Amino acid sequence: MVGPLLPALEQRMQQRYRIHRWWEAPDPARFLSEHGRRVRGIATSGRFGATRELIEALPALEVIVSFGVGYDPIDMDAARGRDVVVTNTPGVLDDCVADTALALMLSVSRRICELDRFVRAGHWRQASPGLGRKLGGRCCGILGLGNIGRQIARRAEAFGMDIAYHNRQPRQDVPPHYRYCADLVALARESDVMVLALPGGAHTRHIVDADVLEALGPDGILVNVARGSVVDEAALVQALSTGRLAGAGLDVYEHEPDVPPALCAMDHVVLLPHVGSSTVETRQAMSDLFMANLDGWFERRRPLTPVA
Ligand code: 8YV
Repeated sequence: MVGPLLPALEQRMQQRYRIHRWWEAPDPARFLSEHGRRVRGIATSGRFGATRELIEALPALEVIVSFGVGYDPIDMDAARGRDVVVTNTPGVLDDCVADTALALMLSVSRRICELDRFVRAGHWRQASPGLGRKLGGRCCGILGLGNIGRQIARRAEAFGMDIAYHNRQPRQDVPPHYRYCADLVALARESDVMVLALPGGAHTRHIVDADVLEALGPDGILVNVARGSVVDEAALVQALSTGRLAGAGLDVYEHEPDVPPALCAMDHVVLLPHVGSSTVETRQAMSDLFMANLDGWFERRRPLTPVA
């Protein structure tokens, strides 16, 4: 194991496999030179991944089983180069991540967290709480209309929003009234709320930059349930602090668990600690799929959800 997993999942693994908690080894490099030859699998998550250095230090490595749908911190070139199979946990978390996106959209546009602070601070008697913005009738622009993106679209439609999206290609299997925008700036211009639901990694790093935020504009809201790396965080802080963006709802950050102090000081942002899929039900489903992949590989050489 590269980093901690849920204790219950670790217990399940321990019933069938010999587990090494590598990150706790007093000297990780020495651990690899002493035990690396016998390691056949890496258990990791979308948070800790697996580096090229680690993959190459394990000559008997067959499989990398990852908890979470995003696998951007796994060096896929190194894994492919060694014919190491990589699995993730797609499908089972789409609902919860989409719910989180809607929770952030509503929280920012209706100022839920800010007004909660207003009540707790006892301001209600002296001051007016002011107005929020309605979601219905406005446009939800989704960057990355994959499985999670489509669940976000369904929910946003239920709130009366119009849907626009950007993917590399238009999708043929989505309702025809979802408007396709050929580029990111066009999507931002079209959107009142822009939601990020695309994979992280080198190819999407900082694609939401100052120009995209400028196009989203002073009435626009950015919601990120994807990866912090997708957004140029310094540009986001700048846009929010100069009123060029109305607000942001963030579940992910560039350097987790570090959150820019400037964001923490802003009332028009809502900040979550990367909990998009964190419900009892979804964590159970992710754990089951993780185990099905691990056992599927070691029992039958057939993992359930290998990364393509
Ligand atoms: C997990 C996630 O919390 O699935 C993902 O890609 O980001 C989250 O569901 C994470 O992978 C576990 O660390």
